[in-house]
This record gives sequence, C-alpha cells and structure tokens, in this order.
Amino acid sequence: MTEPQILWYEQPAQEAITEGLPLGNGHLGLLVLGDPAHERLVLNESTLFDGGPYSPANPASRDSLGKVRELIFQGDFRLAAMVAESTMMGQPKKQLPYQPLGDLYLDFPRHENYSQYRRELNLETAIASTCYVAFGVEFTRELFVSYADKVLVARFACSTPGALSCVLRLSSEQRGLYDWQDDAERAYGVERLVMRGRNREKRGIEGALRFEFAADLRLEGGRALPGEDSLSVRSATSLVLVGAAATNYRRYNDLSQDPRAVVEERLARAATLTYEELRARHVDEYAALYGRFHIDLGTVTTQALKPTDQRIVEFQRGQDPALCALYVQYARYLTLACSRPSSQPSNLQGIWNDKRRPPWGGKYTININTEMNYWPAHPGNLAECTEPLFALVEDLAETGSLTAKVQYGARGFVVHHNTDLWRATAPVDGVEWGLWPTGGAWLCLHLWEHYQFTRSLPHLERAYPLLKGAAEFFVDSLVIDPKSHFLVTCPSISPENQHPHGSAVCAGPAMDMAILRDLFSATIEAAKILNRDPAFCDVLAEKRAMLAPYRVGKAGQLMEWQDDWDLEAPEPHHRHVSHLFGLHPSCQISPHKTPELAAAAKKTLELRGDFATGWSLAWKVNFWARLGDAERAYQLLCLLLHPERSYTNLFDAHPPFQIDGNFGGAAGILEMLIQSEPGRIHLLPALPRAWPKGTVRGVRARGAISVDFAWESAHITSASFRSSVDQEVWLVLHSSNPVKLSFTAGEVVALERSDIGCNQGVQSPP
Ligand code: FUC
Repeated sequence: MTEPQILWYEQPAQEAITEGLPLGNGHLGLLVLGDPAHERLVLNESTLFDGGPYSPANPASRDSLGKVRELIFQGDFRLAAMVAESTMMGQPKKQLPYQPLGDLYLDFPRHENYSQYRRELNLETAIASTCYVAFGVEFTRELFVSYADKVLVARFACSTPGALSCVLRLSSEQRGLYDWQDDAERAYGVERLVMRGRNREKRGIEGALRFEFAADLRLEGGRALPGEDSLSVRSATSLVLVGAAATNYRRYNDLSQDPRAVVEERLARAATLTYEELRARHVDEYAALYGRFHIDLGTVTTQALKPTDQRIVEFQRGQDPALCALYVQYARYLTLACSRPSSQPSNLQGIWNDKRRPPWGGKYTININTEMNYWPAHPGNLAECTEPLFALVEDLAETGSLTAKVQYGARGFVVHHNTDLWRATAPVDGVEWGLWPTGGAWLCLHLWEHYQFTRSLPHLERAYPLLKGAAEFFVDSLVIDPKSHFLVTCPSISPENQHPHGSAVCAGPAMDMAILRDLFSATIEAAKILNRDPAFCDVLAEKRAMLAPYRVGKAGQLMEWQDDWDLEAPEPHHRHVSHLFGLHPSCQISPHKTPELAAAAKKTLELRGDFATGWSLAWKVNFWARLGDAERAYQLLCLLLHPERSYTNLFDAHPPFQIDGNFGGAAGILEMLIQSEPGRIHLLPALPRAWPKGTVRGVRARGAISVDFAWESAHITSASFRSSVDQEVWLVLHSSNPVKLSFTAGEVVALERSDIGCNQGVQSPP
C-alpha cells in the first residue's frame, strides 16, 4: 500500500519560512501558517525584486585583463586579485534582491481555544488545509494556487451556519505608487481587497516595478463591513477569497505590462467559475503532471502515518523509507509550485520569501544553486517545468553579450556566478566569489540535458544559438597556460574556494575545464544534428583537445586546480566540491568508463568530509551514488533528513533556508535508483539496505526513455521501457553484465522476472 503523499501537523506554524506550508503556481507563491485565531498568508510574486533595469558591465576590465592574466601566470595571485577587484567587478558590485509582496492576515475572534487541530499539505492535489474545532463548531480552511486559472483560492468554512466571523487585513513593506506614499496602498471594499504599490531603490538602481494584488470575496451568508484599515466579515457560513497578483515586468528590459489589467482579467475570468470549478480545474491541471511519476520505497513500520515533524525527528532510527519517497515527491511538488512556463525560474528560496533582505538576496546563484534546483525535473518527469530556466538563458545571452564585449572584448556571451531579475551578468560580490566566467556555460548544459531527456528537435533549434554563443565566448577568451601549454580560463576561480596562495583567483580550475569539455561536445553534437556550422565545430574540436585535462594529485585526489594545491588549501572541508563536476552532474567520470579518475574523485570526497550545508550534502549524495556506494550515499541522505537540516515543512536548512538542498537531495535519491547516460541505463546502481523493496514508475532516462521498475530483496523483479525514438541501449542490472535492448519508438519493452539477466542474451558493451 502506498502511503498518502501528505505533509501534516498537529499544531499551527509559528515561523513562515521553516514551518509554513508552501503553495504556488510559478508566478504566485503563498505560505500558509494555519493558526486558528490569526491566520497569516505570506504573498509572493516571482517578478518582484528591488530596482529596475541596469547594466553592470565594467569597461575598466578590458584594459586590466592582460595585466591580471600576467600576474596569475607569474603566480602573484594576491596582486592579481587586487587588480581584478578594482577593475573587473560589476557596477554596482552587488545584485538586487527578491522581495516579498506582503501578507494577508485573517483574525478570528474567539478561536484561541481550539481542539482536534490538523493542518496538511496534500502533494497529490496541491491543496493545503486546516481544520479544528472551536466553541463546538468545526472550522475548515482549504487553499490552493491554481496554474490553470492563475489565481490563489482560499476557502474558510464552518459546520454551523453563520458561525464564521473574521477581520481581514493586508500589509506590505513595499512603498506606495506615489512619492508621497510611504506605504503600499490598501483598499477594502465589500467584495474586494486591493493592495498596490512600487518596489524600492537598491544600490543606486531606482525602483521601476509597480505591483497589484487584489482578492475578490465570496460570502455565503453574513455580511462584509469594510473599514479604513481592514474588512470585517460577520456571521458568515463560508468565505472564499480569489486573489491575483502581477507586476509591470515582462522581461528584463521591458516593463510595459499593466499589472492592474492583468489582475482584473484574471479575477474576471475566475469570477465566472464556482469554488468547486476552480478547485477541479486546479486539481486536474496539477495532478496530470504530478501523477506521471510514482515512487514507493516501502513502508516497513507505521512511521509513515505519523505527523511529518515527528517523522523528521525520528528518521534517524531507520524505520521510515517512505520519508525518502516523500522527499522526492515533495521536490517534484515544489518544482511545480515554483517553476512553470512563463514564470521566473525558481530562485534560492524557490518563490517563497517574507523578508526585505532575504539571505543572499534570494536571487540566482549559478555556481551550483540554480542548476541544482533543476536536477530532479527531468528524471522526475517534469520537463516542462524547466522552461523558465531556458527563458532565463535566452535573456542572459543578450545581457551577457554586452559583458563579454565590454569586459573581455569577446564574442558570444558570459555570465558569472550570479544573476537577478534584471539579468545582470558581470562579476559581483568580490573576486573571491564573482570572478568565475563559466556560469552561463553551465546553464547552457541544461539546454543540452533537455534534449537528451526529450530528443525534441524544436528544442534543439532553440538551444543551438545559445550553446554556440556560450562556446564562442570561450573560443575568444581561453588562453594558453605558459607552463602547461594547455588552454585555460583566466582569470577564474574554483567556486568560492581559496587556494593556498592568498586568493581564489587562478587559471583553469578543474571545474571550468570539465564544463567546457561538455559545452564544446554538446555544441558540436547539436550542430551536427542540425547540420550547422561545420567550420566552427572544427575550431571547437581543436580547442576541446587543448583544454587542460583532469589530473590526479599527490594524495591520489582529483586536482581542483592546475597545481597540486588541494592539501594545502586553507579550507580542506570547503562546501563547494566543484572539481567533481565531471562525476556529477556530468558523465565524464564514472567507475565503468574512467576507473582511475573515479578513484581519485572518491579520494577527494574522503578528504572533503561529509559535513556541510544542505546543498553540499545533497551534491555529495549524488556523487556517492555515481560512485556506486549505496550506504555512503544513504548516510549522507540521513544527514540531510536530520532535524538540523530539514525544517518541519521539509524545507532544506542553509540557515535560514535555501531550496536547492531539497532538489539536490531528491535528485540524489533518484541517482541511487537509476542512472542514465546516452545509450546506457543502470537500474539500482546504489541501492541501500534500507530500501530492499520498491517500485518506481514514470522515471525518465536520457535518450527520451520512460522507465518503470520494481525490486524485491534488492533484486529487480520487473522493468519496462518506452523510448520516444528508435535506438539501442545497454541496460545494466545490479552489477551483472550489460544487456543490449532494442527500442522502437513508442513501443513498450517489458522484462519480467524470468527475463531478468537473460533477455536477448548477455553481451558485452563496445
Ligand atoms: C554560494 C554558496 C553559499 C550559498 C550561496 C547562495 O555562494 O557558497 O553557501 O549557497 O551560494
């Protein structure tokens, strides 16, 4: 029996971010706290950031570039860092933060004393609900944010007609539409609440966004009494709120949307639908995507029936495999809630933020975090949720071409380690973090991954100019390392990690080289499929062959830099493990293809140690899974599902909160169950003892293949595959020899218990 896919609690949330239940449709985010007497709904709109359009490229960079490179190759890293710090950083030197829209408070007099309380989030319907009994009346709340109708819907009801009374109040830390209005404007009518305002200036960039939030009231019985600062509802039987929000943001350089018109239009459309219709349309749309994938890792005990906060506390006892399955489904739920076609991509907090100054600005850190947010989307059968990431890359290709030209005199486009709503691409924060030119290249690899998982030619047509633009920048900006004569990026850093010579600034860190090997290969392959640019591909192939290769250092580790500095670096347990990019997410290193490099990667992981922040732990789960070490991967997963690193709402702690660990951890669980690379699928590559029995259906593999499989006593009992294209694929089951499977587009190939291990004869791969 599969346990209900529910997060549930016996008490209200106190803290929004760590305990509130998140709802969203990519555009509109909501955190529900569920307090009977004082409900708080935190409102977010994905395009509400500080500031306005700006272009941070620093022209002084171009003149100093030669000097910085020279200093790096002479080994004067400190001076190189100083020169780069004063000439190459973006203007302004920091980017602009994501903003909360505001809060909707509902106070319910006399609801302080309650019993039979329960609040939950149902992942199968994307509906949050709260119920309790106060003064003998049963109260229920049901909330969802509909992608189908682009509105939030909240229903408050009671079992005794006329027993529902409350006071509604809006609040926002944003400013009003006019200079004389310090606060956002709020208006309360009998049938509608409205809040409108403007964002604020930050780092010298004027606020240029206007926003509008409005909610229609539908009362069953009772009366609405509007006041100056609030709206009272008296003696109703139910209250339904239907809300919409928008800003004037269309694109980073186009603020021509009319937020009021968008909100009016959404509310007018929703007004033609009953609550039940809105609910049914929401559930139909959502469940069609969510329901494509199923995972059951077994129940074992009744742990799965306990409240979620208790399960997290007790998980370390090892009796709750279903919590790991829930963690995967929660990541899929969160993907659907914070990244949908035409929304912004999920940011460091997904879409949920209640602070004017969120940690790290709640923006897009692309030296690991944004990419990690999208790791489970493809295997988790949610390819369409990656659309906002591709739209982001399209924007960055425009803004990044200015940075490439102005700062490096190069063609193509470059993006450094961070970006924001305004698609800023220059190095920011300081050279130790920002002087890393490979962020855009990594994002482009997601375009290639999308092709691998879908084999969609229209997608490849769209992706190719972006891959080419990213590659072009490096054709123009790679330099020969005078010592090794290999091609390297310079200046760069191995994300955020200092080497022993007083800086992070260096030439050719292993991560850059690995990203560029993949970028050049993907661009060449895409060009071949589309029959484009043969001469450019020859150049790429030539440059690829000259990139500095992976090297193994004196401790047997995979070297992070061109020099064997790993053992002397000041932070040996640094959270970033960038140089293992080739092991994961890339497929360059694997125990079966490159056993020496895989052994070196393992040594690196040993040296780095296990303990780290949420996303770093999550990445390590993926690494150990790729190395085939099931128990180690599981141990790390246990650290992630520990109350210190998973809040009661299962959000990943990177104190306070960063959503990447949720996605990275879920991707890690999937990597333990199935790994794929073009032409090869491995089932149960790292199955821990804790999951002896299970089922996965609808998981996607590279090669555009959908896979269902089940196992018992750690052995596959059935497996079936449906490929979208004709192809042959090597299937690895357990550690036995690979089996070659022939797929015809659209046809199911099913292996039953009797077939396993002897289907079509065991052959050896080429
Ligand atoms: C990188 C990480 C930090 C944090 C930030 C958002 O800079 O090193 O840990 O995740 O991104």
